[in-house]
Amino acid sequence: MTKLKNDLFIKACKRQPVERTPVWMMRQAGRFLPEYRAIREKIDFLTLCKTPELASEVTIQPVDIVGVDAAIIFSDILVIPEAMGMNLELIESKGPVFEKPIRSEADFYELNNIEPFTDLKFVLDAVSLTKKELNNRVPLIGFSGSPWTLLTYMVEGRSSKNFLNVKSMLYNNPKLVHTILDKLASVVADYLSAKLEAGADAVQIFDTWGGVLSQKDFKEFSLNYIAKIIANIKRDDQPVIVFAKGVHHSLKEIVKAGADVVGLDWTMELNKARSEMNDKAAIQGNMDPTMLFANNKVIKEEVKRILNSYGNGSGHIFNLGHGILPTTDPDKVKAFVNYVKEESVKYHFVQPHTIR
Ligand code: 1CP
Repeated sequence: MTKLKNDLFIKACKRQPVERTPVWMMRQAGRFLPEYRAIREKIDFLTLCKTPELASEVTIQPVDIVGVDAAIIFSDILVIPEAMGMNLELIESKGPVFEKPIRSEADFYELNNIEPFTDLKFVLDAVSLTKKELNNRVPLIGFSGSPWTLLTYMVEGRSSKNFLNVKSMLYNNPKLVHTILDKLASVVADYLSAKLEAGADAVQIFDTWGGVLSQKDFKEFSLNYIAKIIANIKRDDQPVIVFAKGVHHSLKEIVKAGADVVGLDWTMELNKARSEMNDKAAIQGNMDPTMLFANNKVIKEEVKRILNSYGNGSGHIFNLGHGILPTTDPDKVKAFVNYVKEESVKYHFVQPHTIR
């Protein structure tokens, strides 16, 4: 593999010394940039996901425009159920909607078996094209939803407030839920392995809805399958990031599941998380995305507070505590990224001449 020109993100994932803290934002590809919306005016969401040239363009936009230290491939977690045969539509006012959600064993057995290099080839083509276009300027992150988070959309059919359908299935028919989650874990492991083979430098597993489960159920129905995925990903030494929202109770268990990096939402203090995890994994996070609606002085103070909370040394990747919100002002984002770059230097002890 050719060497990355900016490898701060990868080094921080591995807790190796860096000259400053790297920064990127979840959901940075798409959403907040007018340059993305200009493309979306002409093309629907799924077609954009399935057109590698455009997906690649959208992936690189935040690298060029706001100067983040990593790119995340433009796609969506829901391309997996879509490839398994579930008809997906993106409705402006509702978000993603599956026409026929999974509500029974029979519905599940109607799903197709998939193979990433054939059924999700468009994502892998987007990854290899983006690697080429990036020309090693910054690393490229591949991602997937966790089995549990994918299941919530597959059973609910859309975003949900109380997860009534999927939780009813979990409480009434845990065996079926385990069967589906196990299948999804195999699919996700193959998919993430394929993304690494196509050139991704790291992968992130999004467990957006892990926090709607009790601590016990999180372990049984979400984390166990994340652990299975991590154990089955074919990789050299590319880092695996696990972002599970609302699961303060299980940080050590996430490390035990094999995460190299644990993503944190904004409701937890980095110093507490760091000492709990005993420096056994890197930490990614965790500014409240809504903080980007404050004035620049407030944003800068919050950046300083978070850097100070993590403290000295490598192992911190600055990020938001969840995805950037669509109405965020790009100028605020640029200011935020620069504050992290400037303010983090004093927490690191690598001589400036080693900066490439
Ligand atoms: O253009 C548009 O209006 C479509 C909106 C959109 C976009 C830009 C959707 C539909 N997905 C995406 C891209 C996307 N989704 C990325 C791109 C790479 C990046 O910039 O990070 C990623 C990583 C995702 C992941 C994703 N999709 C998650 C996990 C992360 C998270 O934010 O929690 C989830 C839960 C989804 C489902 C989904 N897809 C789209 C929407 C609006 C949603 C959320 C639905 C909900 O609120 O429940």
